[in-house]
Amino acid sequence: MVVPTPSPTEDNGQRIRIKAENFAFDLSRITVPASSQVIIEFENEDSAPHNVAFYTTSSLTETIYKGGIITGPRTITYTFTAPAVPGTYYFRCDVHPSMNGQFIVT
Ligand SMILES: [Cu+2]
Repeated sequence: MVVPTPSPTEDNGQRIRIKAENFAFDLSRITVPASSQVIIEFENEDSAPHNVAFYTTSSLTETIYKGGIITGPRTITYTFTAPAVPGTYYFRCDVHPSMNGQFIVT
């Protein structure tokens, strides 16, 4: 008997679209399940450099994932694994720390 196993495709991932425009993100909160594969489609509409970087706290205690900086208009896809421990973490643009939000792992 063949037992179907779930294939670890992108379909099982958490696909999030986030945009930077006029030096602001269009999301203030990104929520994903613990340990899930996170796929961030980051769209930078500004002709300025931005990224999305994920940290455990706003003091940048520990880096969860640091997305590459791109100058827009351009889109980039980041892929990483969400923390195993649920909680409220932090994301920001490293170039412009005033662009930030909550990274919530459930
Ligand atoms: Cu920025």
